[in-house]
Amino acid sequence: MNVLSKIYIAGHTGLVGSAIVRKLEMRGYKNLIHKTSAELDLRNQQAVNDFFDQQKPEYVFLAAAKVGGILANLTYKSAFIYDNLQIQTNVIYAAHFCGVKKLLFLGSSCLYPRLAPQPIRETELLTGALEPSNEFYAIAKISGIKLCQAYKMDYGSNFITVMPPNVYGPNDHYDLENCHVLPALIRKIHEAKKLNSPTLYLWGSGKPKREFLHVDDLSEALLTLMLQYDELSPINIGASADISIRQLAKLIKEIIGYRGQIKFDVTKPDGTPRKLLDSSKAIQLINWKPTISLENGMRELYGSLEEEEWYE
Ligand code: GFB
Repeated sequence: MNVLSKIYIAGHTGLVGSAIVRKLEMRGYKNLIHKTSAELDLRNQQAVNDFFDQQKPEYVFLAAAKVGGILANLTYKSAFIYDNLQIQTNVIYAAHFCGVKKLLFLGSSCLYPRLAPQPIRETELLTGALEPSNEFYAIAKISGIKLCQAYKMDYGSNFITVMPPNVYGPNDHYDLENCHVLPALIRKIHEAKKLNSPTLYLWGSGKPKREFLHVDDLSEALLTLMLQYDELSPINIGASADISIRQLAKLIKEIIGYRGQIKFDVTKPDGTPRKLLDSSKAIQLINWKPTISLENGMRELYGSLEEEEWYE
């Protein structure tokens, strides 16, 4: 891949896709193509085939997916399995028949078994039962990984797969019913401060631990993997550190300057207790390491949210 290669970024308006576009543009890549979901519904196989036929991309970053936090995963099971199966199957198949030179597909740390030994190595995939709260999403995404591997094994297609942890940064969603925990906590704590609320309740026990990676660190790794990684196995790209939801809330409380008390509503689900990735393979193979600390990343993110409709 070079700066003149024709590169399709599927999901370019999302958290990860937009970070990939920023990174590629910063590095001088000039021939990027993307479509909004209104312009191209990736669940429509014929539309996707036609798009690949016309555009003939050489490289594909497949960052389009139906994603959401624990409640969204529990509420919209059919959409999480159907949309993701359709999107990834259509794009991976079209990439295969159009002879795309390389495709990168994104999985997630929640694809590993709920009780996998920590930190989780790539070899743990499909060794145990999944976390029930995101089983439908995980099964769809595991199928995507297997489809990439199948094309690689049958035809030698250079389709690689990557496992990130919980990712945060610009262009995230703040819809409290559907979003991930980090943006949810930023919004909830910001609003509690505005209202001078003496107490704020967050979901679950606060005990589960999560690994948060800034999306700009992830996109740096994804570009390097596109240039250097060709193996059949997925590769973990994580921050190599995790933090409890209670600690995360404390950190965000300090950043925002909220003085009330944070309590936990144990009637709400916790999800998996822990899903810390072992990223030693990435560190060894591509010499990648994250550069943005969680505190700095969140401070910068919080400072950039004035435009959000809930901020005022
Ligand atoms: O980001 P999140 O929703 O999903 O985080 P997962 C859930 C954890 O944060 C649970 C707690 O322990 C929740 O109880 N939590 C506390 C909250 N307050 C809130 C809140 O206001 N909103 C949310 N959302 N959580 C997701 C998967 O799992 O991880 C996705 O469901 C994806 O499919 C993503 O894989 C990376 O981290 O549990």
